Amino acid sequence: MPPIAAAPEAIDSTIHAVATEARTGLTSPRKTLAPWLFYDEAGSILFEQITELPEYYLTRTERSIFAAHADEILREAAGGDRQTLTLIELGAGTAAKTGVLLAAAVRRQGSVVYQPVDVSETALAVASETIQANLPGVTVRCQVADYTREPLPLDRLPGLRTLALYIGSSIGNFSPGDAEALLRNVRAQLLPGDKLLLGTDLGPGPKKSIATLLAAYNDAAGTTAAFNRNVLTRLNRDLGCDFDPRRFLHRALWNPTHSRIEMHLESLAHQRVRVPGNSAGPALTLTFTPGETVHTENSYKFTPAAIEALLRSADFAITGSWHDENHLFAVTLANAV
Ligand code: AVI
Repeated sequence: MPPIAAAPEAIDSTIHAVATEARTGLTSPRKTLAPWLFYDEAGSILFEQITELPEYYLTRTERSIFAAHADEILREAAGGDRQTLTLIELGAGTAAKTGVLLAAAVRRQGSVVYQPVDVSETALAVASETIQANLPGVTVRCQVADYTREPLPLDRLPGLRTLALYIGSSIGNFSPGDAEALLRNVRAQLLPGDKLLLGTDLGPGPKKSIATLLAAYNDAAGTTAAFNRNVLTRLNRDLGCDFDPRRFLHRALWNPTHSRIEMHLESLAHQRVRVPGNSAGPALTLTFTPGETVHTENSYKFTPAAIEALLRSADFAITGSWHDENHLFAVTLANAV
């Protein structure tokens, strides 16, 4: 979500980043758009709606794991040695899922300092207000930052152990290489003994069909389709392009080779789209053939072995893991080694 009142230079730099991304992605032989482009104001609202869809099991399953195991997770994170924890959350958004963990931290240690990090000042303002109204033992210290590009702005409190939260399967939207780099960046800001709690969506299994996965990204109400197409509306608004989003079909596919759901926008016709010139480059005319797609998102689905390998590659060792009874989703606690 964009900041409530971004300074003009912040708006310019966002538009420049949008233009650079769109030009690079849409002129490559296989057209792509990076998933961060989804999250303008309308896209952020659509994403919140997705998390409440009956087909989108991820959010409510992770929440149910927290509800069932929050005390155990916090006890493990404190190492059973009564260490006092401070919680930092990457991409916290409105922190809707974090309340259960914060309540468990307050039960355990009486009070807790919570540092949510997000690019959206608006979302952090909501997080701060909601938590302070509902959880009196929590001190909230918001940090507006893009943790994917900058070093993690960790405000280390002397004598406290840090529990870093990266939940909601956000790690699944990064390529394996980028996911490793991101976790290495997190690890670099932690001390040995600090912890990471990672939420990951799981791949198909005996109780989880590919149909379940596909439905989560192709819901009956069309909310995910609207979320996907909204990226074209954003390019029209931010860059002055002339996409007709109705001439692109939302597609979600399962890629078994890479264990990921892919989202695409498929051109319904032969069409041309104009990208006006700006600070990122001269005017362009893009051509789309019928059936050609713009690849807009990957959402990687993990096996327990893949979670372990990813964490190990960033110098974390698993100390606990929890999942729902249908093995839809996993929450993994890892120690910074
Ligand atoms: C934010 N992220 C974890 C979501 C996901 O499931 O990959 C984004 C999303 N894309 C379509 N629906 C939800």
